[in-house]
Amino acid sequence: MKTTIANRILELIEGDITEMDTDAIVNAANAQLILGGGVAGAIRTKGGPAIQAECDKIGGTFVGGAAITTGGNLKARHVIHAVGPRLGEGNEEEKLKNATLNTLKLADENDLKSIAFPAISTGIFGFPIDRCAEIMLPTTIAYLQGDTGLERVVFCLFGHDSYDVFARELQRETAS
Ligand code: AR6
Repeated sequence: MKTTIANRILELIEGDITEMDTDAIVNAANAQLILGGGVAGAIRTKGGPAIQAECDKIGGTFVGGAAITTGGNLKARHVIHAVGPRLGEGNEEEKLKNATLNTLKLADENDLKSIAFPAISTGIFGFPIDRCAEIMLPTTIAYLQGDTGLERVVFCLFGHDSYDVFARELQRETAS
């Protein structure tokens, strides 16, 4: 599913984010920037050890923050490590919104034209996917309506169910 927001493309794709050839892919990271399972594990496996080595140098960031490294052996030249909240830690909505916004800003600061997000926090961190879509999509739409050099933002969803939740929410957001 593809839509246009102020001449910029917002797209939903079902698949494996490590196969995306956008300028950056977004890692669903933790505050320590230690690549664990899920998206991070796939990035570590396909991207090689350079990404974790760069994360170690950065040392970590806050929940809601984002940090950038190269993409190692991935098709994407960069990885933006976005730290989403764990379900139950409190203030999850605001933290997930901040993680999304800080990622988009970091992409602009690095003159990136295209990025691909996963559904941050909805795997190991346990946050419900419908609430994730309700936060990440409007935050991205508002950002694309503003002053940005980004030309294409993709949400790369793992499996039919996740894709359908995001597709329904995007339809709702763009219906009016
Ligand atoms: N491509 C796209 N989406 C994926 C992929 C993939 N290859 N693999 C999983 N997903 P998660 P979190 C989906 O667990 O909840 C790690 O240990 C998955 O189905 O990757 O933010 C980190 O190091 C889910 O919908 O991230 C952190 O410690 C979504 O991506 C912690 O997990 C996010 O799942 C972060 O947990």
